[in-house]
Amino acid sequence: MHKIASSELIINDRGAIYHLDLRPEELAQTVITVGDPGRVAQVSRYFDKIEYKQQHREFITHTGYVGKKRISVLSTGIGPDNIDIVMNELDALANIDLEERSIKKELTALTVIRIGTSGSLQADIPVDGFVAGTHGLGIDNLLNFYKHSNNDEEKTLLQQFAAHTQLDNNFSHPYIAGASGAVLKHFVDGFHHGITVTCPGFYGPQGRVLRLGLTNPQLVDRLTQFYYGNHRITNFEMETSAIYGLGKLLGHQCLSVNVIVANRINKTFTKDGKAAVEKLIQKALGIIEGI
Ligand code: R1P
Ligand code: URA
Repeated sequence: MHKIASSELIINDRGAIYHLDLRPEELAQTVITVGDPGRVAQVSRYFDKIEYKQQHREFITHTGYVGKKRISVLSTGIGPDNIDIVMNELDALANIDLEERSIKKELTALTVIRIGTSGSLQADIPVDGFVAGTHGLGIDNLLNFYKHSNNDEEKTLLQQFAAHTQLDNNFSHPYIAGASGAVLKHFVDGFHHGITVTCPGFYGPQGRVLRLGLTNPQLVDRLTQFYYGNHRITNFEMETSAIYGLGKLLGHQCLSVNVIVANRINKTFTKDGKAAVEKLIQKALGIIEGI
């Protein structure tokens, strides 16, 4: 039996995994991720019962029940680098025996649903609208550190995307992974569907200019105009592709739903971001309870 070394799989003196500070029994099989640590309590206030509350750095977790459904809600903080930590540690909690330091014989598939905020790249997807990402398309480089593969259609899409957006050569190779169809099918009414692009930053990597010039100033227009068959890019943010990519490699069922807070085409911003997020939380929890 292969034992994973203490430098690779770090367990604290509570018997909990390093960054998330969670023990296996403190995690539910259905996990809601949110970027903002303040959003954890905004979700868990709808729980009928809370069993555990843990916090370490920006990673806050509340585990409890909505009706009979056991759910953990966990903040990831901002960005794909944090998602590397979150997805690997969630998977370790589910699929590695932390005492034996070995991979379990029977693996568990978690359901991971991100409830986030996002920027719209289409004029017809307004602020306060909801988007469920059919695919996560990463320009953030994370998945390139892991062995991964794509089918022929995905490869063609990525080639055309890199050529169209000119996100090649000086940039990393874009990567793509799909949402879980089994989860996505529940998020249809009231949701726009399309490709969610994940960026390694909020300003330059999303085409925002404050004081610095950009190497790809037409990026937003190029993302908006990209089509591959029926697929178009609906929105961008900073976590989805990393969740989909790692989730797929690890065998978990993932979906990312986002409320639009900024429309980059109409140049509008939501008038009440908190209320917009609240509506998405209520809608998503109603669906998740029934899955
Ligand atoms: C940027 O403002 C943050 O908001 C979005 C982006 O993905 C990034 O994390 O998501 P959250 O609202 O979930 O943090
Ligand atoms: N989150 C992002 O990453 N970008 C936006 O424009 C809005 C929210």
